[in-house]
Amino acid sequence: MTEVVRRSTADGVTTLTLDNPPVNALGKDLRRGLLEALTQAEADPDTRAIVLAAAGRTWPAGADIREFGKPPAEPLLPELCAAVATCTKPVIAALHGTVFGGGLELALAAGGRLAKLGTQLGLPEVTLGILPGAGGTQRLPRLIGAKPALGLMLSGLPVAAERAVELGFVDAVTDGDVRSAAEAMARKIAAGEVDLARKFPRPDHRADATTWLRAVASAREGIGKARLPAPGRIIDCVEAALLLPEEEGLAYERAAFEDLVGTPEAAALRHAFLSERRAARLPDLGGAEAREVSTVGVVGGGLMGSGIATALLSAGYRVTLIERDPTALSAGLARVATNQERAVSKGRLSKAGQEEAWSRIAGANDMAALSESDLVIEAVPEDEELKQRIFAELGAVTRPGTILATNTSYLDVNGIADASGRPEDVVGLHFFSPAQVMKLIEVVVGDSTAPDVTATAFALAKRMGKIAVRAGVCDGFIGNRILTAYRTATDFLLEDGASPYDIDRAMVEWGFPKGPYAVLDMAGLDISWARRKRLAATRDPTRRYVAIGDRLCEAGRLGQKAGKGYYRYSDDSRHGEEDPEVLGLIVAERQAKGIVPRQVTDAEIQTRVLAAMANEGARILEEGIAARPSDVDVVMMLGYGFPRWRGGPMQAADAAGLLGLRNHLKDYAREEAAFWQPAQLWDDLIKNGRKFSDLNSE
Ligand code: T1G
Repeated sequence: MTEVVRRSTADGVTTLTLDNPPVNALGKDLRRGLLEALTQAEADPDTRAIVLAAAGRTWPAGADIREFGKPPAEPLLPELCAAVATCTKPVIAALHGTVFGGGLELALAAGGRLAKLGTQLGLPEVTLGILPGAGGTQRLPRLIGAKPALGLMLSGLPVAAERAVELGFVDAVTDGDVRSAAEAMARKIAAGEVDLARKFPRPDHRADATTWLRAVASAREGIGKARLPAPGRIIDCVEAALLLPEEEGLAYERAAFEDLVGTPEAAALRHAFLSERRAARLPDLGGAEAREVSTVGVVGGGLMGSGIATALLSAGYRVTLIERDPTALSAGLARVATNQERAVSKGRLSKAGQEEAWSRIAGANDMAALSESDLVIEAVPEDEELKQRIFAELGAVTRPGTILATNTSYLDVNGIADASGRPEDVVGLHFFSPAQVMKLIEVVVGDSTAPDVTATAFALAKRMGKIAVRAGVCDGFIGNRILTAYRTATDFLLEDGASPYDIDRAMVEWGFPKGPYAVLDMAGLDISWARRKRLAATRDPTRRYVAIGDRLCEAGRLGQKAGKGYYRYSDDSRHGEEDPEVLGLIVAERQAKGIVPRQVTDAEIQTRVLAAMANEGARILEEGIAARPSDVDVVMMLGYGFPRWRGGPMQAADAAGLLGLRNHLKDYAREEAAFWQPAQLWDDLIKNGRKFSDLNSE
C-alpha cells in the first residue's frame, strides 16, 4: 500500500506530503499517518521548520464524507488540527487544487499558507447540512473577521487564492511550484532569517467586539427562518469564537457539529453528494471506452436545441446547428447568442470566452453538413414520425461510428434507433430545459445501444459539467414516469376534495420550490394533455381517470402562456392568483362523477405524494429502468425540484419507514388498486429488514 504521508528532510526543513487519491480526503488513515509524521518531525532535532504539501490534483478537499454516520475513528480531525496549531516548530501549508472543508481547516491551523495560482478555497459544509467542525468557525473569524468568515461559511462558496490573500487567510500566491516555494520559505525560517509571526502578522479581530457582534446579528437576520439548522449553528459558533476562550470555543463547535452530522437532513445531503457520483459508475459496461468526440451536430434550433448547442460550446465542442431553412436557422443561432450574452452578463462567461466559443459554431440547412460529426443530437419537437424520418437520414449521411442521440423526453428510443439503420450507435440524451443550465441528463439506453456509446454519453455529460443517469426505455424513462405518478396522486386528491391551491401549498411546505399545479401552469397544460390524448386509445378503462386537466384545457386554460390555467395570471405578473372558476370546474367534475368531497389534510397530501413517487420508483427498479434507488433520487432532485435535504423519493421513503408507507399504499389500493398496489420490492425489503439504500451498489 503506498504511504499516505511521505516524509523528507533537508536543510532543517521536513516536508510531509499527503498522498490519498483522488482528492486527499482526510480519512482515518491519512489523519493517523499525518499525526504520526508530524509528531516525529516535531521531535526531530534536525527539523527546525515543517512544510505540509499534497500530491495529486489537490490539497485535501475535506474530511472523508463516506466516514460520516459511522463511528468516529481516532485521531479526529480537530485533534489533528490542534496538533498542527500547537506544534512547537513553524508549519507552512503549501496549497493547490480545491482546498475545501476540513482541508482548509487543516491549513488554517498552520502558521503560514502559500497557495498556487488557481487554487480554490472554501468551506462547503453548509451544503452538507453541517458546519466546519475542525476549528474553521473559530480560526477563520479570528484571521479575517466575523463578517467575511460568515459569508464564506453560510454560502459554502469557494474563493480564488488571490481573494483569499485579500481576505487574509492565505499569505501569498505563487505561479510556480508551491511546495518548492514553501520549502524555500521554511529554509529561511530554519536558518533564522525569517520569523513567521513577524512575516505574517495576524490582526486580532476579536479586539473589535462590536463589529464582530454586529456581523453575527446581521447574519442571523439574513438567514431569517432558515429551513435547515446548520446556518444558525454556524452563526452561534462564530459568536462563541468571540465570547469563549479558544478551547471552549472549539468544544462548542464540536458539539454543534456532532448535533448536525446526525440529522436526517445531513444524511440526505451526504446521500445526494455521493449518489450524484455513484450514478456515473456503470458496472454493466464491462469497461467499454468512450469514443472520441470533438465535433457535435445538433438538429433543431428551438428552445432545447439552442440550449444544448450552448452547453456544448461551453464544454469546448465544435458545433454544427441544423435547421430546416435559413430563417429557422438564424433564429436558432440567435437563441444561442442570447444564451451566451446572458452568461456573460451573469459573469459566468468572459467576453473573450464568448467570442472563442462563437467561433466554434456553424449553421446549415442540409444534414450533409453533419457528415464529419462525431456525434449528433436530435432536438426536434416530440413527433415520433418526424424523429424517425430524421434518424433515417442521419443514418445515411453520417459516417459509420458517429453516435446518434435523441433528446426525446418520453418517445420510444428503440423505434427511433431502428429507423437509423444502425441502432447500436443510437442512445437517448434527455436534457432538461434550460439545457445550458440544468445539470441532469437521462441517458436512455436502447435494446441495441453499444456499451461504448453509453460510455461516450456519460463522458459527454461529465465534460459538460452535468450529471448523467442511466435509464432504460419506457414511457417517461425515470423522471417523467415519477412525475406522472406524482400528478396522478394529486389529481385523485383534487377530485376527492382538495383544491389545487391546498395541494400546492402542502407540497411547498414539504420542501418543493413550487407545487405541482403551479409547475403545470408554467410548463403548459397542453403538453400533458397531448400525452393523455396520445395514450387515450390504449388507456385501461377500469383505471380511475381524472379529467379535470382536460376540462381546463378545453376551456382554454393552458397555463401561464394563456394567462390562465389552475391559476389566473395578470398581464404583468407570473405570480398566479387562485381562481374560483377553476374551483367551479372541479366541483362540476365531482358532481358528474357523484363524488362527495371530503376533507384532505396537508399530511395526507404529502404522504400520498411520497408513497406514489417511491412506489413508482420501486416499479422502475423492478423493471430495470433504473440501476439503483439513488439514481432515481438523483433524477428527482436534479430534474424535478425534489428537496435535496430529503435526498430524493427513495431516501425519503427510507427515512419515513418502509413498513408504514407500504401500509399506506395498501390502504390507498382499496380505493384504486392498479395505481396504488405496492410493488413487490417493498415486501422483499421489509421482510429482510432492509431499505432502498441497501440496494445502492457502489
Ligand atoms: N470525501 C470523500 N470522497 C470525496 C470527497 C470527500 N470530501 N470529495 C470528493 N470525493 C470523491 C468523489 O466521491 C469522487 O469519488 C472523487 O472524489 C472525485 O470527486 C470536518 C466536516 C473536490 C471539487 O464538501 O466538492 O470537511 O466517484 O467526481 O468534479 O469541517 O469532489 O471517483 O469514487 O466530485 O473534480 C467538505 C466535496 C467535506 C468537498 C472535486 N468537502 N467534494 O470535484 O470530482 S465535510 C467537500 C467536491 C468536511 C470538516 C467537514 C468535489 C471536488 P469517485 P468528483 P470533481
